Amino acid sequence: MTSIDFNHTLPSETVVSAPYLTLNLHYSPNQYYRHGWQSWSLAAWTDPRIPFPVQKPQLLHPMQHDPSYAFHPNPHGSWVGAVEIDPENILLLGSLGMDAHVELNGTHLSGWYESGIGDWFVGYGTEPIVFSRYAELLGQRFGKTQRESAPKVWCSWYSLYTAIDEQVLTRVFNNLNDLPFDVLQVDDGWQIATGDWEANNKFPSGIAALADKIKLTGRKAGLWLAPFIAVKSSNLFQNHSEWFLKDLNHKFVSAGFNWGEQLYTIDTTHPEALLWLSELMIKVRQWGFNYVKLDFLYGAALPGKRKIDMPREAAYRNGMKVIREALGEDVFILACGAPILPSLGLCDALRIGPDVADEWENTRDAALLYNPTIPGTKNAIRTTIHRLWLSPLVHTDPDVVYFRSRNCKLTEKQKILLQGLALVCKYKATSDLPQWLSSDEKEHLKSFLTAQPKIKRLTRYVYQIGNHTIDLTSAITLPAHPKGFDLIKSGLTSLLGNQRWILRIMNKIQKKSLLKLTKDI
Ligand code: 9PG
Repeated sequence: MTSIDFNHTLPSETVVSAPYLTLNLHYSPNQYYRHGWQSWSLAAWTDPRIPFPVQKPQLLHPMQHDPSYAFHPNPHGSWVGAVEIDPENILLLGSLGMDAHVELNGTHLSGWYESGIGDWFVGYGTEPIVFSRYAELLGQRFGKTQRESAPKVWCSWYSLYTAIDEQVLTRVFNNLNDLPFDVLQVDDGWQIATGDWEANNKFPSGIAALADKIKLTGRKAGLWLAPFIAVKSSNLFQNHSEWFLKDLNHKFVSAGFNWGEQLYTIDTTHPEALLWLSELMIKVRQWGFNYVKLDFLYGAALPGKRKIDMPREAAYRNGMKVIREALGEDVFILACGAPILPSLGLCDALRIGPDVADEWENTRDAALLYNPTIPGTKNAIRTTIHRLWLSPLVHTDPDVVYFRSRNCKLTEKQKILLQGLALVCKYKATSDLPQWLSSDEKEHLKSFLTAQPKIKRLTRYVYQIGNHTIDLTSAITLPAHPKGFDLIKSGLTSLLGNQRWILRIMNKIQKKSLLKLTKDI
């Protein structure tokens, strides 16, 4: 174990090689930068003296943060952690390798590598400078995207969800003609099943025909896939269960629960699974898609026993390299639900926060389940703003913004915050249906898509965007811990949220209510 006493005579940065490194602070800091494992996991400055409840329900842990550390007793983070030293300066401990974790234990900021030795960056100074140095070193080790800018994307998810079909999308795409989008991206709902990546019967002309239609309008065709995971009922899992990740007790590793089903993940060290993955990506490319949103990627980095023994995040990179090679450099890759550091250099854009939603915050999820990773605009802004330091390495996707008032509970002010954040990220996307926009809203969307304002960081949460400033502080607070009767409700909600049969029923109800959405499109 290597330990360093922190004092102001230390150089402002240093790189140390150690399996376990401790920085002794001599006092308990009151702000700790907690960095979650994957896109949806929480990243935020938090008060380490306030206990952080285990997020609920437990059944969803594998899809929301590093499940190995879900019950970690101390404030924890993946790869990087930092503390405020004084109002001006921070001390950052960040790994320059994979499989690394950081915790704050009283007066000790410590980091360790799960699979042995690795390098650490220790930086002291102002927050923007220290994080940008860390990013620079990460870029040297892992590489960065070669693309200058991110395309402007229309994505089907946050309006139609899984209720997409050939006719509805064709009508929407026609209506989008006068809007300057670069990519029209088909999200979840086109496939037979998660794992069975062929068009379902809602797309009778096939998915390649849709890509052609999009490309005829001069735009890039985008497609959503979750290539590392599969639902239990999929043909992929049923026919090739030997490709799927198991634990030390030979049981399949849970990759979470979604679409009313148990999720499993492929072992990206298995040669046959890798061949399948490569063929799948070649097929997507041949269909004509040149923008892919690859989702639920965390699966390949979950703990388990792999065919070829290697650290879990190295296995993930192995899978991502196969994907990149099969797609080629000219396909734009957006990584989503993706472990952050292991994705660097292997994707063009990275979702850096949880999903937005047509509401600011859901009381059940935020307060009762204490779950900052669940879809919600406040959750999305909070984590995204704390990961902007990644932007020199990868295009940072804050998720879509809303202009519509129809089917949207966000206030004008909340929509403006989200739009401002997208301008800061230089990643512009929406799912608004032109049919749902008033003429003012459509004009507003048009000017957002064409705007290229000068961006300046004023403080951690305040940005100048052209002639305006936005203050994102209202999205930063975490919900209060449930007390009294809410505590009982919280326990009950969590108990119900852990029941697969309840989640199945909820999924059916959601699907039914979605059908109404497309009636008048
Ligand atoms: C499609 C969606 C959209 C979205 C992605 C991802 O249960 N969960 O924790 C959970 C989190 C995110 C999520 C789905 C489930 O959304 O981020 O943009 O593509 O998948 O299914």
